[in-house]
Amino acid sequence: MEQKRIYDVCNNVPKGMIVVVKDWDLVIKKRTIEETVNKINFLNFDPVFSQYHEHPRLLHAVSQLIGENISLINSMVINKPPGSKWHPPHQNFKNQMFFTISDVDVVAPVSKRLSLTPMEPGDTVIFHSLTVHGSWANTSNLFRKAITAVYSSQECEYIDVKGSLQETFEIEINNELKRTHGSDLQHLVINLSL
Ligand SMILES: O=C(O)CCC(=O)C(=O)O
Repeated sequence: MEQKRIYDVCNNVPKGMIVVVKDWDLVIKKRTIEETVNKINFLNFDPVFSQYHEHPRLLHAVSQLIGENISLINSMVINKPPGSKWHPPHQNFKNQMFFTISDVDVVAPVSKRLSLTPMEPGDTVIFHSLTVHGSWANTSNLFRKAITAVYSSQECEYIDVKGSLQETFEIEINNELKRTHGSDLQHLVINLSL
């Protein structure tokens, strides 16, 4: 069902708050829509994708880690066509922003990395958003599609980051959300019930 929705969204059916992110190098090369769409972001309110990120089994697993009062911060499809490059190790911050590590071979040498592959189609991996993570290149001739969802506890509070290092990130994120959705992060978060 999610697969059909991915095709529909790529083909411009009404898509609500969803934002489609394309690889413009591939658009210019006139590749197929399935190859050019890189990310489908802000799935939070989508009735089809919600069946994934609100799935009772998934929420049950998440509740074991952060308690039963769960908020969905963001949900997104990542599409890696055959030949896609690796995504270097990074940490996620709220929403779609991530910050890469410049001296990655020192901080996260390959010998110290934990490989979660091979994951089978349909597998789920759960980790803290500050865990340094990335993905290898897609060297197969198949598409690699994944849905990600970022959850937090409803007990988490927004803190005032003015004057701290986080302030730049807050401004960056809220400017982007105002541009795409006319809203700030707090109004896009959904409180879920188990
Ligand atoms: O694009 C990828 O393969 C990985 C993306 C990722 O790790 C992320 O969005 O946090």
